[in-house]
Amino acid sequence: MSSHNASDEYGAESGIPTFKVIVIGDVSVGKTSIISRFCDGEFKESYPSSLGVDFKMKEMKVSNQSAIKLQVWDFAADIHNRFANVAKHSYSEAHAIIIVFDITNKESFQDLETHWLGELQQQTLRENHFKILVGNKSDLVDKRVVTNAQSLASKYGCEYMETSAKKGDNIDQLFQTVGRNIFEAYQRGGFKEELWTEDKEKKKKCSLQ
Ligand SMILES: Nc1nc2c(ncn2[C@@H]2O[C@H](COP(=O)(O)OP(=O)(O)OP(=O)(O)O)[C@@H](O)[C@H]2O)c(=O)[nH]1
Ligand SMILES: [Mg+2]
Repeated sequence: MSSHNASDEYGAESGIPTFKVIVIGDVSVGKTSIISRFCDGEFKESYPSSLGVDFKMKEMKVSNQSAIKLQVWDFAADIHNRFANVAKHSYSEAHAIIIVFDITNKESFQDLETHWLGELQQQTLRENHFKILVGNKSDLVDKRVVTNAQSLASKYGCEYMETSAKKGDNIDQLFQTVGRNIFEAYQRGGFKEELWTEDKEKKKKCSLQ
């Protein structure tokens, strides 16, 4: 059983525990598309390149039918240059981090080590957070140039999954994996430090603007 009281600490208003997930990776790999597919069930051929940070909420059921809410943060690729402090703060609060590259774009894969995964090692992260590497655009079979992502994921202690935001392939499975891992850690009492609720987060977001 959890050592936390969900209604007191994680979801003061709704009673549903709420967790924070951040999505990072190079420009155009499909971060916004993955989030929109999961949260709104839609895919657009083009989204304006993301600026700053934005988030969407989505309620879901994890494997044992418990309801949780994920607050999914969409980080612009250059967030670290322009909003270094916001990025740092968000990393430290995240219960899960999804690191995305594009299987048809070698540079987005190379940048994982030189930038994203490397940078994560420099950040203060929440104890027992969950990390997953995602190769997106799996529908573009003929354009694939990356085939060795699994071993990189293992090297950095991440799970690995491939998705297509366009077709919807593996998107639910991705968030199901994320939600299940977060919820299991939560139930084990793995998130000990001070917690936030949706309401607190809204206040924080306003004060950043
Ligand atoms: N074929 C295919 N195209 C995709 C997929 N996911 C995203 N795209 C396309 O890739 C482009 C970039 O997608 P975005 O979701 O805007 O990428 P992003 O990572 O949010 O980009 P920034 O906000 O600029 O950092 C868009 O034209 C999408 O339609 C996918 O799974 N398959
Ligand atoms: Mg975007």
